[in-house]
Amino acid sequence: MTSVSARPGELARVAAPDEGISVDELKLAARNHGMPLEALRYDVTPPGLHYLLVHYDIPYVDPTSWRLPITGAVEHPLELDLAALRTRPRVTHTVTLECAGNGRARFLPRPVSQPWLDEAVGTAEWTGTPLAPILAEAGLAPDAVDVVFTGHDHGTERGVEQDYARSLSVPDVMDEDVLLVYEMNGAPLPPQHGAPVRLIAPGWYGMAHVKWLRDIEVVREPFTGFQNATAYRLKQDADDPGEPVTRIRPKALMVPPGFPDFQTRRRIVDTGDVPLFGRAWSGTGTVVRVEISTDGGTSWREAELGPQPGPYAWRSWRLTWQASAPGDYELCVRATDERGEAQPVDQPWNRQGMANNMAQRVDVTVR
Ligand SMILES: Nc1nc2c(c(=O)[nH]1)N[C@H]1C(S)=C(S)[C@@H](COP(=O)(O)O)O[C@H]1N2
Ligand SMILES: [Mo]
Repeated sequence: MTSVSARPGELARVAAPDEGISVDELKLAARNHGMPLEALRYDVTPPGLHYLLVHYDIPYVDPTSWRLPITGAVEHPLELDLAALRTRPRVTHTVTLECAGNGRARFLPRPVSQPWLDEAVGTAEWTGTPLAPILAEAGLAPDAVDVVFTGHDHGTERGVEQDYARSLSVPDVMDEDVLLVYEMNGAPLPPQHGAPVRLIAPGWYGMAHVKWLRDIEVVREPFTGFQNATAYRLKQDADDPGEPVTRIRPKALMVPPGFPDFQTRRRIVDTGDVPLFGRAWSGTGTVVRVEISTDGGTSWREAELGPQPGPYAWRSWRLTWQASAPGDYELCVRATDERGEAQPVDQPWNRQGMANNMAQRVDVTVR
């Protein structure tokens, strides 16, 4: 493990084939925690167990003096405060959020960044007010193209000093389910999840849900900020402009069965019936099939699906595994959504480690 930090401004890097996780990656991993997979048991992820991703620092924002200007290509610029948002129609959506970098550390070679394995996911009840009517009141100019959401957080990323900012296109932002959110699971948004107000764009990978909102600007040209044009792209090499990362690809995860070994997290179960269960989700439609393999992906059995709790929340699945013979096993799970998109077992690689929905693999010893 190298203890020398990369210089700020270094380009996105891919680890050498035998290069372990660096101290720089560990600094990110220690701040940005995943959801322990045993929390897949809950319909709504209990407070504190939801994954967390913060590019820079958690900004301190005073909710009493907080204001949200809506400016740019609008007829009537607006400024809202928290009381104004709270008097508007109140809507709650249960939404599964997943970081676009989830699974990054499973790519070979490994793109160097926040080294997620499988756990950058969580489901929360997000309460706020729909954004579309607010933008309609502001009066979008007929030639408006994108809406840019900027946070109060500031940093540098690959040499570019910036406030965290992401845009959505006008059609995407006018979706009635896009919310300005001030509560998570029935309580005011906690600091780490975007207090006092964040965006929730159901179905999209995490980067679109801008936290600590500072302003909203409507623009007439496609937004070319770092997080849209450079960071969240599916690229094959450094010069490739790549395709934008958008909606969450289908994925299933299981609660690792039995009990773990401390150092390796390998699972230990007894011979007999082993209940396997977990959750599955997709940002492009309902999951219609979940399959399990207990032989490393050679043969598959279909799991039983629980009810779909809403258009944007994960659904449960379960299957009983008859573990008759002692030995070492590799369990896999994969989901297919209503559009017929299935999780790959071997992941096609991309240079920034984005949108990896390769089937989960869990090492188990039956004793
Ligand atoms: N302002 C701001 N918003 C942000 C981020 C950020 O660093 N700054 N991170 C984004 C990313 S990459 C993800 S995955 C989600 C994580 O949301 P959570 O921490 O509430 O789970 O927030 C998004 N919104
Ligand atoms: Mo993310």
